[in-house]
Order: sequence, then structure tokens, then C-alpha cells
Amino acid sequence: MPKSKKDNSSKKNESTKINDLLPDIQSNEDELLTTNQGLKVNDDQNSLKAGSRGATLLEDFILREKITHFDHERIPERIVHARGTAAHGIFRLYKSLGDVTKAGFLNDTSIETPVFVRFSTVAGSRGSTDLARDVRGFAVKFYTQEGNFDLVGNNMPVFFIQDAIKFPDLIHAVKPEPHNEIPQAASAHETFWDFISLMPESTHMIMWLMSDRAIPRSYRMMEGFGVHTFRFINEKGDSNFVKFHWKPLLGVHSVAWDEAQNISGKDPDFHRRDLWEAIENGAFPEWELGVQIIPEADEHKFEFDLLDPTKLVPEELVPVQRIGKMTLNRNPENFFAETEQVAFHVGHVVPGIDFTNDPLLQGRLFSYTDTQLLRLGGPNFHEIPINRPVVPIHNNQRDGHMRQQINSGKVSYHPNTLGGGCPFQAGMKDGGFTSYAERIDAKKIRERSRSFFDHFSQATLFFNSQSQPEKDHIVDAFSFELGKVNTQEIRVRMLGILSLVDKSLASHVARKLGLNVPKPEMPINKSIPADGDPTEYESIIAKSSLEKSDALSMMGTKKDSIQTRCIAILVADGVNEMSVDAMTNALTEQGATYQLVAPHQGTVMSTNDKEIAIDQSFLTAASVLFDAVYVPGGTNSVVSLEAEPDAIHFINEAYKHCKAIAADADAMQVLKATYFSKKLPKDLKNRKKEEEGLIIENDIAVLTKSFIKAVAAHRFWHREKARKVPA
Ligand code: HDD
Repeated sequence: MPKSKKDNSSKKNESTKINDLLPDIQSNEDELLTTNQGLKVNDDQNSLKAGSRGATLLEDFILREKITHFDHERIPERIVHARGTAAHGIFRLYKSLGDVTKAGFLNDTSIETPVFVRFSTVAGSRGSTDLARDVRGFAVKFYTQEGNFDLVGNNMPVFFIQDAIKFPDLIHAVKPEPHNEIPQAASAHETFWDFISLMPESTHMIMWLMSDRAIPRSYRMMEGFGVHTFRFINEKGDSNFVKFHWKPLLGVHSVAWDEAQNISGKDPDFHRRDLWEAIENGAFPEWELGVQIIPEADEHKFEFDLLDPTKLVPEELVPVQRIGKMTLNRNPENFFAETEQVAFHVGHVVPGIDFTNDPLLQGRLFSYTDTQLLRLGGPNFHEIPINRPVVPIHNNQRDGHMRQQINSGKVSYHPNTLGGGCPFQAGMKDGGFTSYAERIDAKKIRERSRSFFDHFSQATLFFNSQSQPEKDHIVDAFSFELGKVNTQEIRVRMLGILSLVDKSLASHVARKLGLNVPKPEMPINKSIPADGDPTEYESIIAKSSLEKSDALSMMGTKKDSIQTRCIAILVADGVNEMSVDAMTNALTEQGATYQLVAPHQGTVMSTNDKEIAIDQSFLTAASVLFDAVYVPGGTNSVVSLEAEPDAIHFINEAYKHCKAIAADADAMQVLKATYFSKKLPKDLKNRKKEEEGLIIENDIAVLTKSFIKAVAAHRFWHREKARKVPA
């Protein structure tokens, strides 16, 4: 685990949910081994046999129980979002939202609501890499005093499709291809792009997926979105539309695509480990909950339909109000019991929160319970400790597989007199949930609303809002993904669609694929309503009245903190310990962590003959697992590192991935052995304009200060232009 000089590891926090879980948490410490029936076991290492070499006896119930339980350990993984990790925490409200919602946890600022949050990738299996280019799931279960509220969102504010009925098609297209189950956790293949190129409504989401949002630096550094428009309902029964946002206090940051691919090999658990270690170190991740509130009267005020999940509401049009803070402060005790068995559902709402007619949301309202019935084996999954609410459950539902609750009495129906009419229907005054009485007067019809037609204006808005490096990354991502597609017609069709987003985007990608941009052809399928099908894209092209929206780019994100960033310090025997100490103290003061990486593990001797413990060797570490690199001084250490190819590769790769690199002036010769030696100042005294993010200083105070600023800046993307990188 990366070292942080602060010891924050004591993590006593008992929320109502943690207290609820405590009786179920079991430790084997100082206990005797037993069977599942409580029988003390003398030997579970040798089976019962006829003679020491003899056949094993059927009688051996200890063998049978142990093997049988093992044989049944696995449950089906989630059909999507199989790969994930989770943590406990709390949510605190800043100010009451009583005027718009009667939800208790959004009214009373003195309430601390326990939460359990699961982050995930979508396409990969349970054992796949964390760093796949993919959407990230961001599912939050609030254990409120009015029952569980689940905000089952993603780290992107829009979705691929407008109607849930297409979800199986989308997922079949993105999952590994069914004949050979290739590729794992990747959208860069034929079937995905075949589907997308025929699905113009996916264009906006595809822009997000091809952006760096799809390769986050950390779960702790990504935004979350409820995606759909929901409703807030207040005590008077008034409805307002609401969009939910999570804003990470560490800012929104991503890695480079080449880096992501390398991390997948070096540490496929990178995001999982990052979250776990931050919480163990006491560096609790935090997000503010934001809401965009839109009065009912404004429903049709926008250029897009609020019910269309492929559209976002630009923050310039409706500002995000930050209403509270979520802090993740405790790792689960057991992955399977908690992270694997947690069951989210968009339909888990509390009074004060209600649905809209977004057709994607409507379909989700069916799918989540249905999937848990299979995955968790029956209708009593709500009794699994991680899923049960912190308030009591009373109803007439009975029995089923693995029922835990022992319901007393003979009455399990309503109405009844034998049970005194219990449990009573809860009136409004008692906090009983009633659905919003939305007026509906419509024909039953299998059709898409015309207001869902504009598939490109927000895709263009997204592209226009990106900085140049972000645009370059999008071009690269499309070129990579389509470059993995063998069928020419699919590539060409996608180029046609991209030309409707931005002509230069399409032509840049076309050049990398060695193709020309075609005239886009409208697919003939049910994506377009039957009444007067447009046959030309031109007829449905709309333009957003916003030129750009700053919130859509990551460039303007917070860059004033190096909290929890992990720095590699490259050392060898003869390192100057003052140079190491000054830097580690400065980093620790800013809440960063570090690891000492050397040619070998164990210890190295400092210039003052002090033994310094090493965390990793060049064999076990890799630059892609760190945010920045520092090379301290010390003549012998510097000579060894300069001659160590792995050390030079480490620094070259950090440079290639645009990370901050600092060296004590004494260690300059190590950097001279890199491929970017030409960027180094010839003479430290008479420096001209320096390369950003490359810091070489004599004065340790100046060095640490400049380095901290550079690490906070995250990346120096201009370096990508050089592209001639041997790393
Ligand atoms: Fe879904 C899981 C988020 C559309 C059907 N979804 C799942 C998870 C997240 C989302 C974060 C993982 C929850 C966990 O950690 O256990 N899903 C979304 C978002 C969507 C969305 C933000 C669009 C706005 N999902 C969606 C549709 C359907 C589903 C349209 C089906 C019609 N989703 C499921 C599912 C899953 C699931 C099959 C798989 C495992 C589970 O539910 O518990 O029911």
C-alpha cells in the first residue's frame, strides 16, 4: 500500500446501517472449527477412508459438507456491471429541500443517512480489468428512515438508447461476440460498431464513451449522474423535474489511453485497489450531491425533450445546486456478502421522489427486480443484510427460498379482522407513498416521439466543449476502436455519422483509417418513427443554441490539490536521504502518498549510511501505476539509476504519459539518459523557458513547491504532440 506519513487508519464510524450489519459480521478469531451444524471438527484435512490408502467412505459427512458447499459457491454474475467494487459511507444534507421534496433525508440537515456505493464497468466479466474503455456504474443505496432509495447512475449523463426495449440488443452488441467470446471488456469490435452505426440516437453517448471520461484515473475522481429526469414531490403534492449529479471533491481526472492499456496488464485491480487503499488510509473519498430543478411549467421550454435519456440539461441553462455531501469511510467486511450481493433498483424510491415517463427509465423499473430473482436466487433477496433497509418491514408477503424472517400469527392477507387489520395501510400523514397523479390522455401506440429525434446537436455541443487535447483523444479513440473493426461498411457508416457531429472529427478519423468520409446514410430501422420517416439525415439535423458548455470538459476541473496522488521516488544505494525526506515530508503534508522504487527490494543505504526501506523494485512497479516521478540526488544512486534501463524506461514512460517529473539538480544526469534529454535546461543558472511539468532544482524548497503544483495540474498533454516515444 502506498505510504502516507499520516496514520488515519482508525476508522470507527457506526452508522445505523453498520450497526444493523454488526450482528451478521462473524470472525473466526480464537474459535474452534465446526461444521455448519455447529459440530466441533477434529480434522478437516483428511477424508475418512478404509485404511490410510483406502477408498474414501460415503459416510464422511465432513468431506461431503465441505465439498458440497464449495461446489455451490458461485452465483450468476450481473448481466451488465459484473465487475465492480463498493464501500460504505454517509450522506449529509447542507440545506433543506423542503420546498420541492418531502423526502425526509433531503429535508432534515441533522440526519446522517448511511449509504453503500458500488462502482463498476459495464461490459466486462467479474474478473475483467478495471481500466477498460467503458462507462462506469455509480450506484448509491441510501438507507433512509423512510426505506431504501437507490440512485442507480453512471459516470456519464446520457445513455446509448432512448427506449429500454433496445437494451438487450445494445448489450448483446457490446458483450464479447457469442461465437468465440472475444473480446473481453472492450467495445472495439464488429458487433458493437455494427449496432452503433445503425443507431443514430447513440451518437451523443458515443462521444462520451470515446472521450477520456471512459478511462477515469480513479473512481474517486469521476462524476456521477442519475441520467433520467426524475420528479421531486413536495408536501403539497407539487411536482418539479430533477436531474441528479455527483461532483467529486478531488476533481474529474482521467488517464491516457496507452496508460490504461498498460495498467490493465500491470494491475487490473487498479481502481478497486485505489478505492480500498484510500479508505484504509483515512483519505475518505467525497462527492457533493447536485440537483438541477426544473419547474413543471418549463417542461417544454428546452430544445430537447426532458424525457429523452440521450440528452443532458446543460448547466448553463439550469445550474447545479450542491445540496449535500457523501463521504465513503468504510470498506466492506466481505466482498461477496456485500459488494456481490447488493441489489440496486431504480424503482427503490421514497416519498418525495418519483418517476417520469422516460421510456428507458420505465423499462428499467421492470428489469432490476427481475434480474435479482435470478442472480440472488429468489424473492427474499431484500433480506440479505446489505439489502435490508434500516427500518422494519411489515407486509403479507411470505415464504420463498431462504426466508429469514419468522412472521408470527396466522394472518397473511388483507383485509383481515383476525389480525386487527394489520399491517395498516399507511396514510399520507404516516408517510405512505402515493404515486404522482400525472394526467395521461393518449393513444396506446408503439412509436417514438418526434421530440426525441435530434440525435446530433448535443453530440456536437459535447465535441465543441472539449479542449484541443480532449478532442485529439476522441479522434484517437474512434480511430482505435474502428481500426479494430474488420468490416469496411461498418467503418464507413460510422464515418458518415461522425460527419454529422463535426466534419473535422470525421475527416481526422477517416485519415487514420485510410478512408474517405461518405455522405451519411439514414439506416432503415425502427429508430425513426413510422409516420413520415425521414430518409435523409438533413431533415432531422438540429443545432444546439449553446456553442459550448464548460462543464462538459475536464480541463476546467479542480487542479489545486495533490491529495491521495501517488508519487514514485526512484532511488538506489547512495541516495541522498535529505533529498528524499524533504520531498516525502512535503508530499505528505499535502495529503499525497509515495513509494520508494529501487533496482532491488529490501533496503538501500543512504549517503549517511542509513538504511532506507524500499517499497517496490523496478520489476514489480511500473510508472503507469503512479501519478508522478521524483529522482532525488546522491552521487552513487544517480550513477546506478542512469545505468539502469528499467529506471530510464520508467521515467520515459511517465514523460510519454504527460506526468510531472522532478529531479534534484544532482540527479539531472539520470534525466539526461532519457529520450527527452533535449528538453532539459543546459545550464541551471541561465534557464530559458522551461518545459512545463519537468522540474529540476537545486533549492529543495523551490523544487518541492513547483513539483506539488505540477502534480496538481495532473497532465501536460502538449507532450503528446511529439509522439516519438521509445517507452
Ligand atoms: Fe442498468 C445494473 C446503471 C440502463 C438493466 N445498471 C446496473 C448497474 C448500474 C446501472 C450502475 C449496476 C448496479 C450494481 O452496482 O449492482 N443502467 C444504468 C443506467 C442506465 C441503465 C445509468 C441508463 C440510464 N439497465 C438499463 C436498462 C436496463 C438495465 C435500460 C434494462 C432494461 N442494469 C440492468 C440490469 C442490472 C443493471 C440487468 C444488471 C445487474 C443488476 O441490474 O442488478 O437489471
